[in-house]
Amino acid sequence: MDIRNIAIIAHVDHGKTTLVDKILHTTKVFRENQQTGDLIMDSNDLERERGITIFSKNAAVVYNDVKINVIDTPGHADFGGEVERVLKMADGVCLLVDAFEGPMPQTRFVLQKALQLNLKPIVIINKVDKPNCRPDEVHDAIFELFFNLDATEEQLNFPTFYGSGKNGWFNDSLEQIDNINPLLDGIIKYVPPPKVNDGPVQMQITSLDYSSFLGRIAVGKVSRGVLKENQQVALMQADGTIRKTRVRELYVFEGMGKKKVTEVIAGDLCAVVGIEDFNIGDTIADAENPEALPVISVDEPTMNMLFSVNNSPFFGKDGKFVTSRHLRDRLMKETEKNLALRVEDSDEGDSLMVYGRGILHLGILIETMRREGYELTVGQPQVIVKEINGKKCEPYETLVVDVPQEFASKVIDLVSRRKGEMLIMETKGDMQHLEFDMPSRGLLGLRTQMLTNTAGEAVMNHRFSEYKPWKGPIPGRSNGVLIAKDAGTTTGYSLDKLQDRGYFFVDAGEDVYKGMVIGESNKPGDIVVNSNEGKKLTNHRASGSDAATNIQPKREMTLEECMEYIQQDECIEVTPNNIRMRKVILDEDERKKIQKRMSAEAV
Ligand SMILES: Nc1nc2c(ncn2[C@@H]2O[C@H](COP(=O)(O)OP(=O)(O)OP(=O)(O)O)[C@@H](O)[C@H]2O)c(=O)[nH]1
Ligand SMILES: [Mg+2]
Repeated sequence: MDIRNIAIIAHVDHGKTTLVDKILHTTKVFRENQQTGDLIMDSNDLERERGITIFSKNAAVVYNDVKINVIDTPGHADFGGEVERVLKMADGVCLLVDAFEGPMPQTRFVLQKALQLNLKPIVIINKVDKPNCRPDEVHDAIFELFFNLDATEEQLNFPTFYGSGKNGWFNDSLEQIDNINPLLDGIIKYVPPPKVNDGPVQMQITSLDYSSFLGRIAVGKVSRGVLKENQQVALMQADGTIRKTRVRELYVFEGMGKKKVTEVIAGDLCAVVGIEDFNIGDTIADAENPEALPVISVDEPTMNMLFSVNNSPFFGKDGKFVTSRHLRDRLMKETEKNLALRVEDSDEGDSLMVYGRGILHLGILIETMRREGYELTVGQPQVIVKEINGKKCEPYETLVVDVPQEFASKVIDLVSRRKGEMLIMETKGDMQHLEFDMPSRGLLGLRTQMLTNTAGEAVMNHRFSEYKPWKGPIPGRSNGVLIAKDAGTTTGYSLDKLQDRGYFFVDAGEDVYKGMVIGESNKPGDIVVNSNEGKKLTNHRASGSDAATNIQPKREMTLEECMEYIQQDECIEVTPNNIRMRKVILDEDERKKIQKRMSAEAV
């Protein structure tokens, strides 16, 4: 059967998974009356909840007697390395671009990778149903992007489709139709069939699947020969070792699942069970004449965080797994399938240093663990500093901000204070489009401040660019926090009295402990406050009268917001039911002593 291998790539939220939905429906992957819902490929719980793709996934459909392997990829910058890897399985890409937003930082990154691999690009200008969208301008911007990325003459001649994944149509013009067939025809016409060479079998492992039942499953494209069930093969690793092993089971992709087969012919994508201790980039080759494919690198982590057991006074209240042993085992297990993650024992007992690709990458791991019943404490995320040619270097990112004109100067001011340098300033309709180059450190906690300073209007995106020399100190959080003085239960009476000091992360009636961060102060400098006072002896001191007082509701902070919020002397207590911010040292006097000592040492 004729085959096409395509990856769907785009900036976050530009509509990749929605397009895959439409492809699955058009090619009748489901029974007539089967209930499927939206974003079918986002099958993981967290993906469904957040409406984002975290892991890339394979599907396969048949259209006009051609098998199309479709790879849905994540759009968030933290998972860019994963996209880069799975592109190795594709022969062409569908580059989706939002008809309103136009190309964004991640569009540039994924397109660059696709062009470097010489994959055939098909451009899809999506979401043309949006009011005020500007498909023609966006088309020009995409052409310019191809040009700036040194696309070849042939690549510059990319076919373009327009449409709306949500409304279920794509056409080669802006004329609205009621299906996506022109796009599917285009995929078959423009994407070349896989290039296959003659010779003994070769398959590079580019991705992995995990099943609690079968363990780690190697996924990749057979690029030469035929891979057979029960075949003796050689596993060729990056360090040059060659190990004899056997293919226990073999699967190809079918619909949203996999189909067990006895052989896979070059050109098709497959999943192999039975290969032990493989790494991404290893080649499965002929046992007699093993030849390796060039190794592929897995991206280096850019951020680290200290994970420790929960040592707050509320330890063990709602978690199932709370010991350092639990924590360590769980994290080590994670490294088997989470490729960009690294875990090291730290000098302090009970703690491990966890290295990842960014706030979202680490945040998702923590969120997954708390749902499984783990309790833990995590420290402030730190960017990973490297020495390059004898110079201290840190990661830099490209930051893109789109904001209404009147807020542009505020944004520039805010970013400059955090050591960002403006590269581009353009007017797009009544919006200002700003691009900056800045240290990743400066981005931590920027989002909340950016939204506050622009009345929630700024749209910001960033992605890692490169390591460059250390940019010097960057101011942290500007305001101090309100810290609970004693353990107890907060009262409306106390919170009401404290309202002019700042705002709260807790409501009345919540349990707090000494040293817990319960709010943000209006001013710089931390304040220890008494949040648990009862109204003095009247008969009405119960919660009823508390609730009657006029208190602002607490500010809900997500885990990722907390991660960006805390400073070096703070940490986050994560349990299945709660996320609390706290001082690392809970006792006020103790904190002061240490502060004194540190400032003395700094002199
Ligand atoms: N108006 C409009 N919205 C769309 C269209 N296609 C997708 N969306 C919406 O855009 C949002 C993101 O869609 P997804 O398909 O999840 O985007 P994605 O590119 O897979 O996102 P990530 O996987 O997180 O990078 C969803 O709310 C969709 O309903 C479209 O054609 N028009
Ligand atoms: Mg998606």
